[in-house]
Amino acid sequence: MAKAKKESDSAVLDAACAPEWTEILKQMIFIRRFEEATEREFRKGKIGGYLHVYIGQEAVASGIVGALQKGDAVFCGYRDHAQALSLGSDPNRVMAELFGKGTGVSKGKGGSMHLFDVEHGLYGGYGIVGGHLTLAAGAAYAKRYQGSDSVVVCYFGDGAMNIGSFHEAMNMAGLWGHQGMCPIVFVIENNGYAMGTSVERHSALTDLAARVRAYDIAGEKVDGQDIFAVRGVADRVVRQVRETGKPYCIEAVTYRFSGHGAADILQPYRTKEEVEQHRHRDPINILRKRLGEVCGLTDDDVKAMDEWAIERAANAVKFAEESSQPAPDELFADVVAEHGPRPVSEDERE
Ligand SMILES: Cc1ncc(C[n+]2csc(CCOP(=O)(O)OP(=O)(O)O)c2C)c(N)n1
Repeated sequence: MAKAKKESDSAVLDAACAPEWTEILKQMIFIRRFEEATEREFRKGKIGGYLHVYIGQEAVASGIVGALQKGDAVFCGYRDHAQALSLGSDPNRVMAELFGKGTGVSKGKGGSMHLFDVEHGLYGGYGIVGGHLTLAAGAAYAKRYQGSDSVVVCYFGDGAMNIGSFHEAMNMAGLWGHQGMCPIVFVIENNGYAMGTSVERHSALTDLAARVRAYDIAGEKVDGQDIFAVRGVADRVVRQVRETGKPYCIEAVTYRFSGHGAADILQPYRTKEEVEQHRHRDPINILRKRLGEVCGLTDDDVKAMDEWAIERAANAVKFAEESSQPAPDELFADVVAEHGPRPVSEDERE
């Protein structure tokens, strides 16, 4: 397996003491506290259906999002709370969605796996493994076709690479990329497992970025626990994809500290020691330590951030609890598009 590139682009490190990075740390701590709160609420029976948290993987979403600009679009799988929060979705409305309430970002009809917030660039939240890859590639093509310079980011897990739509999406993206018509960054969130099946057991080739190269899409690995490395790669790659309209793939090597979903308590497919080993590379501690060493961030500073995060997550739970169920007449709203296909002009017909 090719080694993850330890890329801390010097420009990123030079700017490490910019206030932006303390904000990013605060955001990552908040995502962690938010996810812990969702796990607690799930166990109390307040959140129904499925729940997949992002604990341990925070540096990936938080590192990529910093490279995006307004108008860019993000597609992801069902492990989507952090994607929404890092894009700036209102945490109260994200939590309300998990509770199935009408104030939720998908009006309570999507739940944990189907968060949508187009205003903030989130085009879903999809529960079907790999199903969103073709949608994301099509959206990237559409953006370029409409003359926009926006970029699409599509996150997916290592397990999604064994699904047919992965291959369809990569092939079309590779082909459209030849014409500079597919500005998409595919981000493999390689957390080592697809449910209880390790990458070594589910993928004949474990160098996942190399599998994407088979479709003439360039790619590279990055240490997904080091946000400076992720951001360094993301800044460069997003700029390049925006300029060229050619797809690119980033394999972020990361690890999930919680079970696959909230119901995965025993985790018989891995040992406690393995999880402990990975906890030494907690992405929040890596950033916190770096800001302490380089910029003088103190334990008190971090404590204050943590208290703020805990309170904000608790407020989100309170908001969700106090919100109403969706109104019955909402049942059929937003289910089928109201407008038909775009009429094709005479010129286009020729
Ligand atoms: C088409 C399809 N097949 C099977 C499932 C059941 N399933 C849910 S999550 C999952 C594993 C996916 O793993 P990965 O893509 O690595 O993402 P991760 O959960 O690690 O983030 C499977 C097989 C599904 N949701 N959709």
